[in-house]
Amino acid sequence: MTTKTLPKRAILFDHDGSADDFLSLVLLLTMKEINLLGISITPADCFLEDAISTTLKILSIAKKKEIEISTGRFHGINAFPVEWRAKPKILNALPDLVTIDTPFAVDQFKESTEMFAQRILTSKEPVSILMTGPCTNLVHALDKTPAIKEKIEEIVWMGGAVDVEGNVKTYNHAGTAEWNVYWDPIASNKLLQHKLPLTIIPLDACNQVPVSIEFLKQLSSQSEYLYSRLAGQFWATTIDTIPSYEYIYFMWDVLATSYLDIPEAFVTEEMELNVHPTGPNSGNTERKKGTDQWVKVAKSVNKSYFYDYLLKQFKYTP
Ligand code: AGV
Ligand code: CA
Repeated sequence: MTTKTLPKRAILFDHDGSADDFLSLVLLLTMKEINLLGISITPADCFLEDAISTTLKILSIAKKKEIEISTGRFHGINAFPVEWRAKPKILNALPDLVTIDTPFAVDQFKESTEMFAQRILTSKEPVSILMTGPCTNLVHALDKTPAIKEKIEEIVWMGGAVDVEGNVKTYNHAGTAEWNVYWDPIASNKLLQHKLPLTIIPLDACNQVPVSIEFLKQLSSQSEYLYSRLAGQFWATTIDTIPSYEYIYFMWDVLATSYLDIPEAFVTEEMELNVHPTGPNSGNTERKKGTDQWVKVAKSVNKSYFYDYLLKQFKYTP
């Protein structure tokens, strides 16, 4: 008798190079049921070159250098503060990464919307998309190649602030938006109009999981594992979060990534949402009846279940 194994879930990952974006990549690479088809880097909460380096170094450690990387060439309307964008430079200098040589030329990588279209159209299985930065590449890919729409199984996006305050604190803004949505509010607005199967992990849930010294101590107690050590080092760089806008760094992207593996840890609600495209509330993800733009929204998470899961996964040895 032959046993047939189910195909792994095909995933495209679009990240924007902050510390938790990279830990999301590490976490993805520990998941048994996932086939990572490609990685897109959006130059939003990072400088592209730094983020390419870190991504290559992580793939090298994971022995997954064959995974394709593409680069986003679009820039959002509302740029991230440069202090945040420069912060991940430290990551490439950390002891476990600094000696990993990964030379590259920026123009060797495909442009992200092209990679999205190609990977989705040639995939035998439907593809799910995990985004831990803005959604600009996906929205432009949908514009250019509408045929990909039918093959998208689910989109999981760290983005939004529905029933809680946003984390954008800047001029001409009411503080109602989350940064990934606000970077390109026009694209974010369009994404919802596509009415695709979309799950968002907004600040409503992320606010429950700050990077805490308690958790870093737990990680440190298992630092014989490379991924635990990396996670501890990466998160340690976030403890001095630049106070011009907010004081706490949360596990935003890592929480969204974990949804792929432990959806049972989340309380979700289906709701009709709209994204404000312009004005002082631009990027606000607001409840709006009658839009028919149904989104699955993570409202809360079982925090200890999530932390235990992370501690287990970061024992993975590549
Ligand atoms: O709004 C959360 C998103 C996540 O994708 N990012 C960081 C995460 O990668 C923007 C952000 C909000 N506050 C920040 C951010 C901070 N204090 N430092 C860096 N980025
Ligand atoms: Ca991010």
